[in-house]
Amino acid sequence: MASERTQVGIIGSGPSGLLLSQLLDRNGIDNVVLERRSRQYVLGRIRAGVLERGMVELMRQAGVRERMDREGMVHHGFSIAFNNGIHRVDLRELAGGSVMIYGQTEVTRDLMDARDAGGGRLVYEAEEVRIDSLEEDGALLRYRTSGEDHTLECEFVAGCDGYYGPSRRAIPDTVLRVYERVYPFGWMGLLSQTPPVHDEIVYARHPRGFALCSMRSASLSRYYVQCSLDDQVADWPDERFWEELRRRLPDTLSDILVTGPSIEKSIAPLRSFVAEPMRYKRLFLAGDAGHIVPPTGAKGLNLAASDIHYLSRAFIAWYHDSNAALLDDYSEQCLRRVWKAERFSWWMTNLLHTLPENEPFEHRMQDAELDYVFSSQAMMTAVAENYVGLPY
Ligand code: RFL
Ligand code: PHB
Repeated sequence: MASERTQVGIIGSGPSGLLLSQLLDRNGIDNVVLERRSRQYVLGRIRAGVLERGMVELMRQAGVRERMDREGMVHHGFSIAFNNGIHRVDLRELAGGSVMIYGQTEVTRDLMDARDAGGGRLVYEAEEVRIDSLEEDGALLRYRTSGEDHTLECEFVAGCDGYYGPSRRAIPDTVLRVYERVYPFGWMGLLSQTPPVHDEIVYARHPRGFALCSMRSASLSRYYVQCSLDDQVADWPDERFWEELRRRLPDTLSDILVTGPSIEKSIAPLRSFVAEPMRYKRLFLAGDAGHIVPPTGAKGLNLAASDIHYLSRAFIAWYHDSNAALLDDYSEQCLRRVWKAERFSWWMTNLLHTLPENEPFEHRMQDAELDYVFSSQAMMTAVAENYVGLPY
């Protein structure tokens, strides 16, 4: 049995765990990251693509600005297509902001490289990670690697292990409250080495279902179509995907859509989920471990980032100034922002998807709401302000 100690034990090396590890390290706080998967597996996951200003700022604070500032694309607007037309939300004019297009894969790679360069302790393929004892003054983590048992004694644990990880389950049922909505559809995503159909992101509402045109670079496109929850990737050969996408886009876009072989295809279910509280004793949940949003508002990764902003500040105040106030406020402060992002993501999802049981009345409500958004400066400003990200 090998035993180690650290100040902060971090479970999970997604963006939450890596960002926290890097920010703590830069502030002289010792930490160890335990990750169930291999490094290659974590790097292979294609997920988010849109970074809010707060996340961009945290990447800079974490010392990983260089490649993001060079390769990331700043977008000052995005569009919503419906009724064969395309309507732009000007983020700069309405909300004085912008978003950065930079893939989660790149964020992860940059942070992993920075942890390696800084001599970070990251354990990949850590099996059976569990929180063995959780007290008011510390915690013991247990795990196995290459057939050997390990213990990690921690002053604090950061549960950054995503929706399916063990951290949230370490909070007793008598304490934890969960709020959940599972949507009756999924997203089929496709990545292709083709020029994006539009120079900004386009969300499309169509009676056949929602579609999304996004990108990773000037030559790499990311598209999604709303699909059935029963669908498998095998049900969506490339030809079917492209044909369906084309049908859901306005003519101005479908006429110029460049198609090509897929590099990656995956199906994601859509869920809204919040766990309260986000702290129990010395365990702090961050990112998808504590909350999930449907991807329609591009908020998941960005919410993970705001949690890490609050959590890293709280650990720094504790270790540098023996001040526990921010740790004590952590859950409440995160949740205020989490619920507002949940609201926006839920609203965007309901506005743009075709519900399987949709009644004509609900259709008309969606039409009226879209018409209202694009005829009211106040509504469009509210959309823009949420899309660029509410302040921390
Ligand atoms: P992650 O990325 O899920 O990382 C959790 C890590 O914990 C590990 N883990 C364990 N490690 C040790 N022991 C265990 N027992 C463990 N169990 C799990 C996992 O292997 C993993 O490495 O959570 P994190 O770090 O909180 O980051 C959250 C984001 O990944 C997520 O919110 C976003 O990807 C959501 N999302 C989007 N967010 C945005 O802000 N903008 C977007 O444009 C956007 N698009 C998306 C998305 C998510 C999508 N999918 C597939 C759900 C598009 C899609 C399609
Ligand atoms: C993406 O590029 O993968 C993406 C963009 C916007 C979203 C969700 C995903 O709302």
